[in-house]
Amino acid sequence: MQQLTIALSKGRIFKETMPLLAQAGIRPLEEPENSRKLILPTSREEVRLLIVRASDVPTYVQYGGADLGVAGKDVLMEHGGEGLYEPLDLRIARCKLMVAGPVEEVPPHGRMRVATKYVNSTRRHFARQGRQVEIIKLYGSMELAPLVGLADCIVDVVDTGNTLRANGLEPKEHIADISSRLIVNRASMKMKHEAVTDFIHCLEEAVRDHG
Ligand code: PRT
Ligand code: MG
Repeated sequence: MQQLTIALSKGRIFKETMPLLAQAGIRPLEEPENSRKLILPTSREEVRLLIVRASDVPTYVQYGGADLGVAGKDVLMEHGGEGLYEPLDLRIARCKLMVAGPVEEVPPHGRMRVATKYVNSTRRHFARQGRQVEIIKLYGSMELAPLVGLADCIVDVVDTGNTLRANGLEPKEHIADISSRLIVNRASMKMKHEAVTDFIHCLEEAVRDHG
């Protein structure tokens, strides 16, 4: 039987992907939160899960470290999608990529400073509007940057908006609706065609059933 390796991150993507995988008969034999293992065997002998950082999922799949993966559209937009198929919107871990800034503050007239981990998406967004911005790359806690004068605004994903509100920020511009996608290595799609397409069809059905 053809081996399938699926890369995904722990946290919200893992939690929301498990019910979909369960419908394909795939259950991890250990929980990533209770295990230090980075390769988790599953109830289907030929299927294993790789636990990697959310932003590393496309890289593992691109280079064939995994046949398949689950990644947020925010992460895929940043990665660029090279070497990947994106056959299915799993409709999980939904949020919005937004520009946010201090409540009731209008952006400065000069070159705006934008703090973000989404450097490519941010550059594209402001370029489309013909606006020159200075991008400051951060790896997390972007909400802090405007509070200490590091930046005028941020670009980050927003779900409830509670984190923005708690830090005196508000959404200013919508960039993209985000959900997690199934991604597939291009070579695996050819070499393991039957196993991969069976798996995609199982997940398609699971997504439909989960509404
Ligand atoms: O944590 P790590 O650095 O490893 O990576 P990560 O933070 O990208 O991973 P993770 O698991 O937090 O997010 C994985 C994916 O979930 C993201 O790539 C998004 O596609 C999706 N997602 C959905 C979110 C959120 N909702 C979300 N709310 N990712 C992050 N957040 C953050 C948000 O930036 C804010 O700081 O959660 C915080 C709370 O959000 P509010 O608006 O509900 O307060
Ligand atoms: Mg996180």
